[in-house]
Amino acid sequence: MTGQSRVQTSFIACNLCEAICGLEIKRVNNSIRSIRGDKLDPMSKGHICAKALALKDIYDDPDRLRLPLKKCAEGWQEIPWKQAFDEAATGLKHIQQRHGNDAVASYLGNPTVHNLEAMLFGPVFFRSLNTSNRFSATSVDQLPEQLASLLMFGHDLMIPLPDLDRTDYHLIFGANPVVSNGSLMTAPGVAKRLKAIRERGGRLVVIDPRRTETAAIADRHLHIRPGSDVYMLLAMLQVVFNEELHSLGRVGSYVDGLENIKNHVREYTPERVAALTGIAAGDVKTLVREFCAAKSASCYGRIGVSTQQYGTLSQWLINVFNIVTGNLDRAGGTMFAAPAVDVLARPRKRKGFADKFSRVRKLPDFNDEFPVATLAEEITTPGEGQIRALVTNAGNPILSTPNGRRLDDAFGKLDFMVSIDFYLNETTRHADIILPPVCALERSHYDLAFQTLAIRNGARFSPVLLTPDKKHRSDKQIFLELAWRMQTNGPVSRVKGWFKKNLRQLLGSEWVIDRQLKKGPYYKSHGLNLKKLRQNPHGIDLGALQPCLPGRLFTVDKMIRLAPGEFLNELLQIRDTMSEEQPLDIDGFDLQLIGRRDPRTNNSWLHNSQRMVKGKPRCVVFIHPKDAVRYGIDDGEEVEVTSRVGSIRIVAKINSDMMPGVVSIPHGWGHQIKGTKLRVARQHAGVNTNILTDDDFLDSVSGNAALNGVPVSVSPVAGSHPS
Ligand SMILES: Nc1nc2c(c(=O)[nH]1)N[C@H]1C(S)=C(S)[C@@H](COP(=O)(O)OP(=O)(O)OC[C@H]3O[C@@H](n4cnc5c(=O)[nH]c(N)nc54)[C@H](O)[C@@H]3O)O[C@H]1N2
Ligand SMILES: Nc1nc2c(c(=O)[nH]1)N[C@H]1C(S)=C(S)[C@@H](COP(=O)(O)OP(=O)(O)OC[C@H]3O[C@@H](n4cnc5c(=O)[nH]c(N)nc54)[C@H](O)[C@@H]3O)O[C@H]1N2
Ligand code: SF4
Ligand SMILES: [Mo]
Repeated sequence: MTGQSRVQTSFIACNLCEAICGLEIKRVNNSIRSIRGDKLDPMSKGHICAKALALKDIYDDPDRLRLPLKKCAEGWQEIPWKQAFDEAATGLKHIQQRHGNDAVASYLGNPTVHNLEAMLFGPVFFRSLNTSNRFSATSVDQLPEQLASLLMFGHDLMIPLPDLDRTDYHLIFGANPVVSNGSLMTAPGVAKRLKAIRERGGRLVVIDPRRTETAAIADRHLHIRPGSDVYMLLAMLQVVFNEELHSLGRVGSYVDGLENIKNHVREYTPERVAALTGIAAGDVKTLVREFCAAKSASCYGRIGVSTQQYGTLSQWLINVFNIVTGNLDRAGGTMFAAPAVDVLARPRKRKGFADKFSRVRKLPDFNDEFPVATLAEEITTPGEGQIRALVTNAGNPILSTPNGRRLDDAFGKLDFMVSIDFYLNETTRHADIILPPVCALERSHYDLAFQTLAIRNGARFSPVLLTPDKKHRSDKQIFLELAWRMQTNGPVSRVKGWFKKNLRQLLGSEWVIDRQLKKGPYYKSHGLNLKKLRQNPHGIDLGALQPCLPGRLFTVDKMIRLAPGEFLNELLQIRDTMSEEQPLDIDGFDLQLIGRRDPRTNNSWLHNSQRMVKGKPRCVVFIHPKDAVRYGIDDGEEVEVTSRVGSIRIVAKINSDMMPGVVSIPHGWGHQIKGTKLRVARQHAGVNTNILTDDDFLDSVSGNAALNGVPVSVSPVAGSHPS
């Protein structure tokens, strides 16, 4: 073999999901030969999922954009970078000069947090827009968890993590980690970790309207009516206090509001809520007794409880349940990470919640962002502050946010749009200019977000695997060029800005990470800096999570707030309406729609990789046999699913894992739109379930989208019976 064609082996972390598994990648020059799990990664120990291979497919994908595109009368045209930066900035400035800063909005999609340069340099550009119309995937995702943490522990990123490797009892609400690989808990190889709980004599219980892949490996699964978790949690707390099982453990001396909670839950007996949740009173009592009798126990909830009508109340009560059973901040309970780069150390400037309200629907902001469910009406409702231009980064809100069709129409009405993305898809097709950054294998990475959410402390640096072509641009270059051009001040500050841009360019993300590591908790103890991480390409284990309260609390008086007023008020509201809650039949919509994730796709993308989408179609609606009989639906038949805001046609699969009355459709599909450059994805299009989800159906406290529990009806499409 010549030196030129030698096989080289490199180690990086996969950035596609929160598990951040270590990868061993073999390549010859720029051609990737294999992607395997890195057995020496102390966290993932060789685990990977099928999606890791998509990293190669994205890199090789001829449909992936490498140069900027401009929308012209004749169609899309590749243009030079300088022209693209100039026209993008001029277009945005022009709108702001005529209509004010708020006329330009931004949407940051999920992959933004999986991209170090976007995390570090994106804010430089987005701050330069100086607009209050900021949106992101947070409000179709983890907003409730963050809000609960903010009001209870004083910081939105103080998210309690289940100590999976030591817990004796794990209770899951509305999450399917066996497929999702875990979220708001970085726990690579999570299926193994869950099985290990049972192997060491512990128990795993899942509460979900569908008997999921995770429920299949659990001791127990309970079906719950979508959106009713709040009642279940109230009843669980009622049992804890009624049977005097509470014990605050080591956090007892710095918990505020216990009596308040006791009083508020008193009336929610398991018997009283059983009809609402579908869970028998006896099951609730057994569950609570087992949880309290376990040596240690952890209760965890995710997308199914966050993206629903009572998302914030549910996440709050999950925290309360862990606290009053003595399981917060102790081994085997729920704990906090101590990351090597401490993103919580930055002082918070604002209150963080409801500092301002959106123009049209008066929804509260969270961390300076409004709920994305209000984006469409902010574009289409005339008046001062109306959105006329948009910048998207790494997101496809038309497929990912509620009432996708309305948003699609609204995007069509924008005067100007810029998308930073390497695919021409359903959302970016509305852009006037698309600026594609290099892909994950062409940039270095350190996980700022997910090391903060890891169930074991650790650190890992991923160097650049494949040197990008000189003609291409990184996220850093794109954001800094745009930010500098957005400056409107006089010549002196423009020169200063130019120097700043070039200095940031030169120092880059690696310098920032090195500096932050040196400020972090492991510099003195472990000598942890970037050099050390480079010398340890598989990553460094920094040990199990440690108790850290009350020192780590961010509340002014260093107390945990068990009963924040914002949440109690809402609880009073639902108490008043509870007796009216009926088993569902709202205007003929007598079924409830929930979501489902697919092992080989990632939200709205990876569908352009043949090996991710091949095989039997997975974008189908699951329906319980009883409901199928009720509506005269055969397995494999096309049906029409209708909600208040839209309707779609989709193939039905009869599935007894569903709770009767509940149907499930995965999100992120629906790539049928012409004019997008997604050749593979369009052949395996599927349908967009967010045509059904309702932009008026929100989490009552936070404004997070209620993507689960949506009232729908299902009917057979005449003549589509399978042969
Ligand atoms: N019905 C329903 N809807 C849901 C959900 C649900 O459970 N049910 N889940 C919600 C959740 S949790 C989330 S997080 C959202 C996600 O929804 P979005 O925020 O829309 O995120 P993605 O679909 O992951 O975004 C994919 C886009 O990012 C681009 N991209 C990937 N990497 C990069 C990069 O490094 N830089 C740039 N510039 N672009 C990149 C891809 O090309 C693609 O266009 O969907 C939400 N929508
Ligand atoms: N393969 C793959 N992995 C992914 C993603 C992906 O798209 N594909 N997306 C990533 C992202 S962005 C995220 S945020 C995570 C999410 O990670 P998870 O939260 O684990 O994701 P889901 O599989 O959507 O699990 C949600 C569960 O909630 C249930 N559910 C729905 N409504 C209710 C309800 O009202 N109450 C209860 N108790 N349960 C309910 C659903 O049936 C489902 O099983 O996954 C990440 N990992
Ligand atoms: S589980 Fe997530 S991080 Fe691990 S290989 Fe799969 S996509 Fe990548
Ligand atoms: Mo997400």
